[in-house]
Amino acid sequence: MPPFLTSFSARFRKEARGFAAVSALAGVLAAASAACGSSDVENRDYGQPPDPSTFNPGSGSSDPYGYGQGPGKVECPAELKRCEHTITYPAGSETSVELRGDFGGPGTWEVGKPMVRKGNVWSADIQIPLSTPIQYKFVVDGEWKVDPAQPTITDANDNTNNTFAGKTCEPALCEEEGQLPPGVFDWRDSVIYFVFVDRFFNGNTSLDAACRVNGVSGAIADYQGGDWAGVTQKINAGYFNDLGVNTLWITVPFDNPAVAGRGVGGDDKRYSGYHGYWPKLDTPNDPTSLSHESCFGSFDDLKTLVSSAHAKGLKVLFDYAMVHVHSSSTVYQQHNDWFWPNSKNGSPDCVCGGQFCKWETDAERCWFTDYLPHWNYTNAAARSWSVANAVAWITKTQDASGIGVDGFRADAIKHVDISWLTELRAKIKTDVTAKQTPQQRFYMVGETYDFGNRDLLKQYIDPATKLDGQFDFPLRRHIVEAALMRTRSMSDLAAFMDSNDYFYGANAVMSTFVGNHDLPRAIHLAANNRIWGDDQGADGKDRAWQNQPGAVGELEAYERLANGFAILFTNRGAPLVYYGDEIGLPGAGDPDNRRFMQWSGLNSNQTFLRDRIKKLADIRSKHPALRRGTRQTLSSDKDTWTYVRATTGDTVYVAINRSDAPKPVSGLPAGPLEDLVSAQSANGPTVTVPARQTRVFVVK
Ligand SMILES: [Ca+2]
Ligand SMILES: [Ca+2]
Repeated sequence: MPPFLTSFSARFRKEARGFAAVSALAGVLAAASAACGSSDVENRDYGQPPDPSTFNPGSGSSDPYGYGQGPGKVECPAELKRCEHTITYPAGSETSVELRGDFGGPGTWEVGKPMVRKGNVWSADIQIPLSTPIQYKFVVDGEWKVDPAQPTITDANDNTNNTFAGKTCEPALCEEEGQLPPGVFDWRDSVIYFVFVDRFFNGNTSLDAACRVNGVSGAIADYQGGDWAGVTQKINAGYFNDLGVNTLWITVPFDNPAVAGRGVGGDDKRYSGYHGYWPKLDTPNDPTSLSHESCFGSFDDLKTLVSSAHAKGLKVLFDYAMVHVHSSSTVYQQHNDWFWPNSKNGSPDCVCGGQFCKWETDAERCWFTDYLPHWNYTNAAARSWSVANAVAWITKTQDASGIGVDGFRADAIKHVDISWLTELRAKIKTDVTAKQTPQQRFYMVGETYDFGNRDLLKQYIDPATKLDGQFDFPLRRHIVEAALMRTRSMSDLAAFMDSNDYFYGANAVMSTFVGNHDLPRAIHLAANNRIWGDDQGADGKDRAWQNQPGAVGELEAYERLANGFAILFTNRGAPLVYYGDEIGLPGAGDPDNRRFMQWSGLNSNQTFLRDRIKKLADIRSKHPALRRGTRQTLSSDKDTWTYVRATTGDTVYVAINRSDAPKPVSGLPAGPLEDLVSAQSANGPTVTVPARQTRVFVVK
């Protein structure tokens, strides 16, 4: 590497990691985001499309994020600020000294930092949290020692440690490398794949015939035969490892009744419970007695899925539906008082979006439809039953090593009283994680279906007491508008991201996505000629039951969707792949967006997209900067966005071109670069990115 590159890199790292001041831009964005909200958004996870006349996912056109604001600066959150600090130990006849302590989190009590002998002292340079006291101790030739010449303190376990009162520095470093103890999974490393069990793979055809439901409006609304044995087969065949994902979100495992139910709002189609969102909970006297969906297999099949996933290094999230039960539930029938009545102020109707109850103002009590009683968790007995049930799904799926399901996707979280969530988090700590060695983080990611109101999403996030994160619907909207639909500029996306990186807190792990089971398939939004309008959430429903779209023919659409995935895979959060999106599976609104997975006959467009996702996942897995680093926008314009991600020892540059023509991007380091996507070389600081491509550079 030529010397000028070294100096650029050093200077850049200082700028990238020394976020000392909040930029004026960030302040503007924070104010703008507070003003921007679309609370008139219903949740749609009940298996049917919403009523288009009342449904409003946000138009996506009202945000005042400006064009051409230039490279953004992202403020370093206080809890990530670090100062350089040196600790010494008097040298004697010993041959090794290791520094341990809480300076890097709990992990550095277990694996510390080797000290280097410099004359008459052993020395270690570390980074410590800004203005925070630390405790530390020395392992001297294998024995724990304190330095009596330095201040000491007695901890809660009566151990004597050295202590340091804390340090300030200006500008502070910004560090995301917080160290977990060995063997503890860092959820910032998670890449999630959403397995829609009924629509994924049929591993046990003997269950199928008995699971067909009479009276549904068509096969797409009925059980189609996918099951837990099928998921396990794909786990064992290495499908997920090969794709590069490491976490599976599987649909709700609760038993659902074998009945047909009318859709919501104006939808008169009849659906089955293939999606799992109609819990039939039928053990009112014993919340730890679990009733699973027999159409997906036996409870042992579910346990085998979990243990097989763990054996392959995969985490498992259950979709957890706790807003309502189906009216056939014996829990409901025996405990009416545990549920809000379908009535309000004397009127006999409190269905959401109806005459008397509104999605917005009655979110925590209105019924999604007249056969889905809404839990009332302000009732302590109801809450206690539900929380005990949730904990039992974790403990009863434990594998031989004592680890059960690794997390929950909390369905429609804005519709439950917050006490349910805080009580569940506390109970998981005492009843699950406290019994593990080492203790794992139980990941809870929430669904708040809102494309605009980030403050609403944030209310439920606090890794200590609530969710670890939520699905980032507002980010999804911006990625789709800029990279797929191309209705807004990449500069808009860059500005949004500059305001979004730490919006939910430095310790939040949001799940970032472009597709899910409530939205028309993303490939259509990336097509040369879009078949529906600009409304990401609602458009496409008109073709859910007739005139369903076929596969998108042109490679360009797959390239644009790959760009969308490239944004997910090179940014903070846990990227989500909705099953089938890795091959550009077509589909209009719900339920057409839940077609059975295609396992054979892939064309070259589909294999291109799948291979690109594999490549991006591989690059992400090899570069901690992409999973944990800080980010700074280097340049952006209508069609391009360039940014850098950096963490200790790893710096990666990302350049995205959404245009149908090659475009130059600027702001990269001068000199030779290597693109990890194409394995080709380039020369900074200005590089031409081919049409509809992403380049992920490291300095050569
Ligand atoms: Ca089956
Ligand atoms: Ca059932």
